[in-house]
Amino acid sequence: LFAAVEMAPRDPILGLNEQFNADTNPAKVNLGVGVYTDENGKLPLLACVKAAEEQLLAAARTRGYLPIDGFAAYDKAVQGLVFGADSAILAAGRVATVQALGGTGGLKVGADFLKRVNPNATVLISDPSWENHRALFTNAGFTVGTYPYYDADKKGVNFDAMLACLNAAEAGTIIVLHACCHNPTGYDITSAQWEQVIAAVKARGLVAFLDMAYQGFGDGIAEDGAVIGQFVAAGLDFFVSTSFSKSFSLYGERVGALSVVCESKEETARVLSQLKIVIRTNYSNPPTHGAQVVATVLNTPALRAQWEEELAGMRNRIKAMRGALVEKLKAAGVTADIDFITTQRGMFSYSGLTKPQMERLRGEFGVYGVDSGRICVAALNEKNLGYVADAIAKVM
Ligand code: PLP
Ligand code: TYF
Repeated sequence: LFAAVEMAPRDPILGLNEQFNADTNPAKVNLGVGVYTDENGKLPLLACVKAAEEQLLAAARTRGYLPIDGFAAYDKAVQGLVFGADSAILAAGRVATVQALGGTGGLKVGADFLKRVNPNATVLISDPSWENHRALFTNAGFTVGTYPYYDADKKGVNFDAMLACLNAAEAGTIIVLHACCHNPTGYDITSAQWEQVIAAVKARGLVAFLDMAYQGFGDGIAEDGAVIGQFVAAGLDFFVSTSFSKSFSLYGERVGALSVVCESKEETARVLSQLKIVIRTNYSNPPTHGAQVVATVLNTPALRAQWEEELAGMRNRIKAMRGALVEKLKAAGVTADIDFITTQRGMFSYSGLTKPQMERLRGEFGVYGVDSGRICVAALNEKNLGYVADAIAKVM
């Protein structure tokens, strides 16, 4: 049965972890996978999460099945976060939200649902994008292409080319957009540019699928979520996937969601019923723990305030590391323009380093980044910064 099964390629990012773990270099630094580590290089357990877990443990919850679409208090809290608690479309019952297995799960439930309602559509992802976007939509049965995004010369977004591509796309084309903190480049578009994207989506009859894996890592919860409000204001139907992996440091709990904005309450009920079929035929219903923790934090004012503070702490530390990296690189003798590192947002920096340079960083210095030149600045700290900057300066 398995004699002809071929060896599948490793995930280019998660595969790096295995290589990193096997590296015996004591100075090694993992800037590959997108994981936030604190000033001591440790994965944080947020105090708000610990407090919520203590409450949940004390309540000695039983573990029945959750509804197919997840824990209701969680879904509602997600809606408040994504659309704003006082959003008119929430009051009108126009959003179907389901709990999902991380942001990836939200994308997958959305992709499978789209394959039912829009089977012949092409999917366009940004060039470059999180590679799993391509794999996931391909596996859901779609042909996946790209729209221009990164401009290497400009060190930013080639917005004119992006917009021209959207304006030439066929009706029904599914456009996967990074709501904030673009992975891998770190370059986002401005709200005025979002308006132009929205106009193109509307004029061409495209289907927007916003991937929001980093809400709160750019400028703040509301600031990063503002783009959602722009889509709502335009009167569009669209998809939003949410991830709490990073913003709650709950990577392994697989907490995320999918929200689908519909035209009416009645349509929302029909869409929700189909999302539930996708879920039921995949994994029946989602797990309890992560969603209970997130719902407890979001629905308890004191814990929510604590979370926002902790999230701001992560966001500000990353920003500080960007500035410090630029300083250290300059101190290490780099004369090329590297100030773009501080204008990028979120966990990543597209450094502009080439594959051979990234390989040298790994082989000679034990500094692990992705071959594309992406480094996770959220894994920098005062202790590894100097070493990393010296290594980068040497390969430049
Ligand atoms: N989308 C993007 C752009 C990401 O960078 C990630 C990273 O993990 C995800 C989705 C998936 O999130 P999760 O780990 O919650 O599945
Ligand atoms: O881009 C990253 O590093 C994160 C983590 O298949 C990740 O989004 C990477 C690859 C993957 C799943 C998650």
